[in-house]
Amino acid sequence: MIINVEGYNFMCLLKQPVFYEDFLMTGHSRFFWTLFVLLSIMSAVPAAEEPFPNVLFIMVDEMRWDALAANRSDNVYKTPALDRLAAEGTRFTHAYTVAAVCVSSRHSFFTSRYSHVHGATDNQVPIRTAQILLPGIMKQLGYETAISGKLHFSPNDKDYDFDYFRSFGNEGPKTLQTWPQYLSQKYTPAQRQLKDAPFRGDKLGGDLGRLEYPKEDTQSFWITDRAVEFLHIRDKSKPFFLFVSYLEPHSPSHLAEPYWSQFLAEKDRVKLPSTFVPGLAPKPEDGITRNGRAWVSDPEIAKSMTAAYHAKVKHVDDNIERLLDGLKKAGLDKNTLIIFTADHGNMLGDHNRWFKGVQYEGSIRIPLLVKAPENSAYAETFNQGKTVSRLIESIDVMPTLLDIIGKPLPDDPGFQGKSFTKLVAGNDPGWKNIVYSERRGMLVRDSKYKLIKNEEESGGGYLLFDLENDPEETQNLAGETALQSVFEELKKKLDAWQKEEPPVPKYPGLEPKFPPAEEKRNKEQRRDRRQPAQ
Ligand SMILES: [Ca+2]
Repeated sequence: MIINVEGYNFMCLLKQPVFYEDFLMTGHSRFFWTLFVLLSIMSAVPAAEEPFPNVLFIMVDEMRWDALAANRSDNVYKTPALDRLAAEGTRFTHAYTVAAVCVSSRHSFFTSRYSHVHGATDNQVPIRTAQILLPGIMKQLGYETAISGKLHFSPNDKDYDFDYFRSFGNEGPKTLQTWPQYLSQKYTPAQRQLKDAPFRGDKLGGDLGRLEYPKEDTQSFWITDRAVEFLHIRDKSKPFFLFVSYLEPHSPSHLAEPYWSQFLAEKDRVKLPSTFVPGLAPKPEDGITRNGRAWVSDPEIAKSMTAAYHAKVKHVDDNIERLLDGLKKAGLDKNTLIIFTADHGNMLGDHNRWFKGVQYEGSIRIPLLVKAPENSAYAETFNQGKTVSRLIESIDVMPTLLDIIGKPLPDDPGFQGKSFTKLVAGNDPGWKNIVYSERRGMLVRDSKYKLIKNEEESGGGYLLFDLENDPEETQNLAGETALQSVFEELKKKLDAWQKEEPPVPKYPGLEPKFPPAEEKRNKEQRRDRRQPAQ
């Protein structure tokens, strides 16, 4: 008979199993010897529990949903690593960022709150007050927290509860080498200069060109190497939460080989969107001010920038392959939840626009892939290559992540997202049929219609699109009498949503952290907010 006491399995700890008979059938000395051994083991070895899953959260910057090959109807641009992840996990075809600009979106991912609620409503606007942030929760749960890449929180010198902070630029405590430091140690300024730039001096295309140094020294490669390095040097007594966050495919459009050659091969074959009008100038209500980088009307530049964008997507896809290989080689692939998404999209010439910050699909619709830990109960539902087309908001990612690791968020209206684990299991008939997003203007979208309220500074007004029959958003139906009730109903929802501002939620044992400096917030809110998002 094998002795088991409160989950301590002595079979795996002793060369010889300890039998119950030992206690009864032998003399006192043997009894006390056995007791001594058992007590020593009990004090030194923790109870055998279900393994606590690790979390690998991969974010890219400015990747629209259909830049992921699995989400495209044609076969022009390839993303094999991400497609494989989609085949091994679950792919969400209608995921939306609740705010199509970096700072706002990232705070929403990490607070599960809309941007008018956490307060960082634009890139230049810090959060309104201290918040409960995902890395803080993970730390509270006993995780070692790590970032390699881009965070883009403000102020940018805090660690935001990341134990290990590898910055792609100038963020965090900078106690570890950053990518710019690495690069400047290795190359002279002349070696780092852009070569073969075809549109030098152009507002949008000016940053496109070839990198002289090899792909092994690019930012995405470095971010991947530092993330994989962390997997080996981490505190192995804890599970990890690793946020790997790439700047690509965001500009600058600097391409190392072989991606520069991919760009050269593709640029003249690019098919521009049907809503792109060559030579079209922006109207005042388009809200394009200042340097106008968010507008493109030269077909040659639009084609080249699109080809460069997809070459950058391929570069980041290749690095995600290296990252997932690294996870596997470290023996961590079975017990790790993997999430892949983007903070927002890029218009890529739709309606003559570039970058994001507007309410069209190219700007707000994002790729989203989730693969549950293979050894978890969720593997059965999440890891079957399923496609989910129901509407998802970026604020739903955090509750889902915590649900999958077995630590669901407290039921508090301050956490505005909802876990989609039951939806994926086909067991959530009440799942939302609506998404919201905002950045100056705002929108509400249901399964068929989208209502956009333009920002007041660009003339205000509404746009109503029938996405089922007009996916390219070309016919504004806001004045149509036949759709008056649809318009009114969506407008009512939009108004009510804007009024909803639940206080910072409570989380056991955790205080809201990282309040903005009041002086900074006041100063930054006074800035001209009409500058396009770039
Ligand atoms: Ca961004």
